[in-house]
Amino acid sequence: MSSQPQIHARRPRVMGIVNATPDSFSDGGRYLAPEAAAAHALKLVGEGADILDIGAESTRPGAEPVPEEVEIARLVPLLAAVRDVSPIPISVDTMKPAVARAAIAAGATIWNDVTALRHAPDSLETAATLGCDVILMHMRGEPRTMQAAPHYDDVVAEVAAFLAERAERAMAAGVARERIWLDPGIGFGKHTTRHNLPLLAGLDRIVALGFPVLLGASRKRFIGAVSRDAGPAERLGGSIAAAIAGAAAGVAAVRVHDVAETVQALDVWAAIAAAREP
Ligand code: HH2
Repeated sequence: MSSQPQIHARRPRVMGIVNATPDSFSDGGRYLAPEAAAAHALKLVGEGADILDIGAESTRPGAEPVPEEVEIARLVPLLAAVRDVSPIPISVDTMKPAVARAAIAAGATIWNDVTALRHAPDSLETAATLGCDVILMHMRGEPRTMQAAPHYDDVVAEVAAFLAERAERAMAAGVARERIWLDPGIGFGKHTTRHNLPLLAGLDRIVALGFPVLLGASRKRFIGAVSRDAGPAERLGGSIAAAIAGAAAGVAAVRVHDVAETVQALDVWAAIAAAREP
């Protein structure tokens, strides 16, 4: 038995991001070749990632859609390269059912869908048939236009209601309850500070829905907006602060670019929390 199970048991799992895209907002183009992406994936495993999230279509604001065949052609060789050496679960970040099917066949076990299974008429049915875990994320609008003029009366209540409704729809379509994760979708159709900050402050209300919650705040724009206009590569401190806020609210996992630093921060946070308990 490990000497420190109690220290690690209470912290969120760390999902390491691998973007096999030419245009992702923080690392676009670096890992487009399967060998480069696979090497990066293995580095993240070595740094302590619990899950890998592999995507081949950028969802940054203004991103252009990628044709299905291109996404599959980018992902399948990469998944094949990672699958055989990765001891941890692999999630595929895609909104297209055909891509999810190809990725699950190639070794992924989690479908991370930023559209919460709304992109295609057969999304819900495909998720039920695949029997994989599904991450349902909140997004208002679609990536090309979502940042135009997002409006909410009560962002936390509206995101929570949307996620609860999507979970119901997924279950009605045959997705098992224990397969469903929820994600508030930081930065997706949300004003930088007016919506993202209240959502981060109200994460406990998303956690209270009773599903595991994934938080993706790593290197996102709100960090620069609240601290010195930091660019994407300079947002590590803010990314860790957001991960800790997620941990305190009880999220199940955080989706991050900087795995080693996040693991260390969460380990220390969890160790301090464990020391406070009787
Ligand atoms: N954020 C991004 C992409 N996918 N999936 C979930 N579930 N939650 C998120 O917050 C989330 C996500 C955007 O970040 P990144 O992958 O770094 O950039 P890009 O979409 O440009 O590839």
